[in-house]
Amino acid sequence: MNTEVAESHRQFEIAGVAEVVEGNGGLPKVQITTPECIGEIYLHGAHITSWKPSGEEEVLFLSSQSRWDEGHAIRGGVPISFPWFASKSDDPTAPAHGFVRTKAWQLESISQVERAVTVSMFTESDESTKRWWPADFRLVYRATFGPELGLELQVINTGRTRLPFEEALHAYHRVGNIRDARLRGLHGVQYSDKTDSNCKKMQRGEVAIIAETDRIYLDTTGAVELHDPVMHRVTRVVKENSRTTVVWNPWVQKARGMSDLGDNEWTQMVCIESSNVSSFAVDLAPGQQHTMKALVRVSKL
Ligand code: TA6
Repeated sequence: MNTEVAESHRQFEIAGVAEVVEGNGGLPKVQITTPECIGEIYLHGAHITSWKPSGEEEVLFLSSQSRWDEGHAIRGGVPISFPWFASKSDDPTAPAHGFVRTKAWQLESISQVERAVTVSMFTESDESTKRWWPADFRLVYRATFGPELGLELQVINTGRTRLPFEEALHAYHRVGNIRDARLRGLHGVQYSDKTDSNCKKMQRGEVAIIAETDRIYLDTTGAVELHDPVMHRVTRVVKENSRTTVVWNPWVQKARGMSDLGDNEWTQMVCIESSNVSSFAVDLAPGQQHTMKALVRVSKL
């Protein structure tokens, strides 16, 4: 992190609470330390890599083999998918999950209200984004670190034409052992199964992960609970303005092919992604905005 960048960030810092420091790969990050929690968010991709409420173990999974450079997404934490999810339907050469997870975002503000610290970052359309996508947009991301983790992704159509897009808060949740974890809150919800040619299926009961799992749960606005008997905790994700939830674990075979995931680390993670993807993509008129929110809370099991 060069001194100029460091200087430009000083104005936002709250001494002893939220400081901009050099993170992995020399990438700048905001380090949050309060009596309620510790947390980290990188400017690279506005990527949260840690949230640990006091008295709790780390809630987010971060790969020991993650890449830390401008050209790659960080493996773990909460990457942001935008303006498309997974591969771009009309261009297989385009970066998976869009381009904002590998973009350097700008700090907008850091504020402390009672027990929580909110870090606000933004990014906008520019030459690099127009290489892949012609639209004009502004994204604002507010991450609130406290006894709960609050995430808000605001999308503003700053152009003169409609702005159709997909979005996901692609959160990697840390678990003791994926085989013992269970997801509740998706019973009776239809999903498309990416491991089975996107066949439509119906969820019955809890979700147990017993093989590669890659599902888009459709038309669901409900909360999801991750029950982890090994870490003796329940992680509850409540969301707003989100009509799909993606659940993903690569399992053994796929994980073997991922150079940025450590051996056997697939057993310690599950992605629960508050999102608007597939047939629930958002479409904004010029000047309009849309804000998707997620709130993560941990309690004892
Ligand atoms: O969210 C699930 C998914 O779309 C999977 O299909 C898998 O590819 C995963 O995202 C990770 O994608 P990435 O581009 O980060 O390797």
